[in-house]
Amino acid sequence: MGGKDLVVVLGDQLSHGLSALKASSPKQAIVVMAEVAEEAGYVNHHQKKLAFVFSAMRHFALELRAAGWEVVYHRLDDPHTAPDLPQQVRGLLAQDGRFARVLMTQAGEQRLAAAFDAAAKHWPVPLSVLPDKRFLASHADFANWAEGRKQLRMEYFYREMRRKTGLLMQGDQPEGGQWNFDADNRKAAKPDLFMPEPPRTQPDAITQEVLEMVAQTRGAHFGQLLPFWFAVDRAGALEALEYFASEALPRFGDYQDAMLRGQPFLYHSVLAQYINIGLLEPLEVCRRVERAYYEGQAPLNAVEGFIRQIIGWREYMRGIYWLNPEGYTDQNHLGATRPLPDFYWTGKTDMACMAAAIGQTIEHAYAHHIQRLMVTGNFAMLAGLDPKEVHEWYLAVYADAYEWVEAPNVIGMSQFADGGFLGSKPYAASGNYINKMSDYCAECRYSVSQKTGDGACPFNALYWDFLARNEDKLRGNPRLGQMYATWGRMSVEKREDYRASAAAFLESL
Ligand code: FAD
Ligand code: DLZ
Ligand code: SF4
Repeated sequence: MGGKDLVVVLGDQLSHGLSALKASSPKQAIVVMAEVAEEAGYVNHHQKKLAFVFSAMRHFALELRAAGWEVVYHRLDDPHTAPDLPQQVRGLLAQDGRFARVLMTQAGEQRLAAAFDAAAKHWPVPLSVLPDKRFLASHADFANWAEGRKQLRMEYFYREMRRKTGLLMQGDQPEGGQWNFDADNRKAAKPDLFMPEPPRTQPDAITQEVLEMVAQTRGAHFGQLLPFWFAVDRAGALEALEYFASEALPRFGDYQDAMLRGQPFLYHSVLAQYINIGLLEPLEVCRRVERAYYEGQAPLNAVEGFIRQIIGWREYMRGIYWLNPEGYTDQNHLGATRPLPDFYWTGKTDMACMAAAIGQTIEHAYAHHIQRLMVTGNFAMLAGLDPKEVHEWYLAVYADAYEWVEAPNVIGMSQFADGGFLGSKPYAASGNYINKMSDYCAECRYSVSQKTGDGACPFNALYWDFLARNEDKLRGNPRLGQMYATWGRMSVEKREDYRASAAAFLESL
């Protein structure tokens, strides 16, 4: 075939080993990258996320050029840039008749993958969409694994991935004789622990320029743009990985579920944004962490727990998303319709746990898993917030948020809006759980030990109200049997008190 390849590289495909780049060569191809209004605006992206993506794109384009590729790069503030990516490609094809085909690695989000498929029908040359090899399980692998299973459970999928990668395996047996060491991983943190902080990268001239552009053109978006400290290239992301492996990983397992005031990161890696955008490969991250175990730098419960998050949860979430190519985010099993309260955007609430999780989200575009699941997510489900609005919030506010990973976590794991397709029970908890795992309650206007009434922790009454409200859908769930039995044993007055207290709180939202 004569003619050149037009290779499209998306903003979360910043990997030199990308399948679309591998399928061509600098001699054969022109690469196109574009900062476009559609991608910048399909949700109210955090300003830090925008700056991170654009700066990383610009750095990656320079690296590609240094490696010999010709790159056509369109900036957001260039009036000639098309409003969306397929139109940008169409414009190039119209301008330059040398292209014989367009090559791209499949977009992570179905929205964009579908937009390319639809647009390509009108292009003069064919579009070849290649699988994203940065994941361990292809769509077909996951569909084969899921086929015929009555229930999908991450734990079994994870074991397959351990066998496939050989990570923490001794022959066909798991290292340490167990697949999962979570029983060792639920310690509450104490404020006097030494806390590592992820390394802070000083913005270079490219990042400075992007920061100015975002401030000028997207300054009304959610979140604080400055200080900006994310790494924006592979070298910086590798430094962050090294820092995590040596400083935080040893305690990652023990304190994975803990939450502390003024400690947004604890022992978490803060690597998801780098992995999701392509600056780090998931398998290289796992191999580095595995090495820390074999070199005696980190215990098995930490290393196994971390590797499970990546080759287990991360891959599982993507598999679930692509197993449901239509309407995954429209699901609303519990029929929740309450609008998202404004404090999700401002952080202004008297609930200290919510103010902390949202406040650090505004500042850093980051909250760790338990804050997302058991604070903001738990509250949203208990209060009956519309899962679509909740989904759009999560997709906007985190630097690591892409729909393929965010939607299953939100719609499935956190809101139970998929009716249990992804997980076996709703992650619902009263204030007691938050109090056990954090130091938030000590400083809260509400009293966690008070069950009902004005000064009571809202999570307490909302918890029982949630179970009562959704009894028809949830009572049959074996994992909730005990809670419904407790509810059934309460006096009518007590139950009414809980429900009235929840109603008064919800009314005040
Ligand atoms: P660590 O705690 O250090 O974990 C290590 C790595 O494991 C992460 O970097 C990530 O790559 C992976 N990981 C951990 N948990 C999950 C999970 N449940 N699903 C997928 N990967 C996981 N993760 C995203 O990458 N993008 C999202 O948009 C996103 N939205 C979420 C929304 C909700 C409601 C919940 C409950 C979880 C969400 N997660 C999401 C998963 C998880 O919270 C983040 O991956 C994690 O907090 C990122 O911080 P970290 O890099 O410090 O992770
Ligand atoms: C997240 C994002 C943003 C904010 N902007 C762009 C962009 O201007 N150009 C681009 O190619 N990609 C961007 N991205 C990443 C895409 O949204 C991402 O590729 C899709 O969501 C598919 O996962
Ligand atoms: Fe959150 Fe309730 Fe504790 Fe306040 S008392 S921090 S609202 S769990």
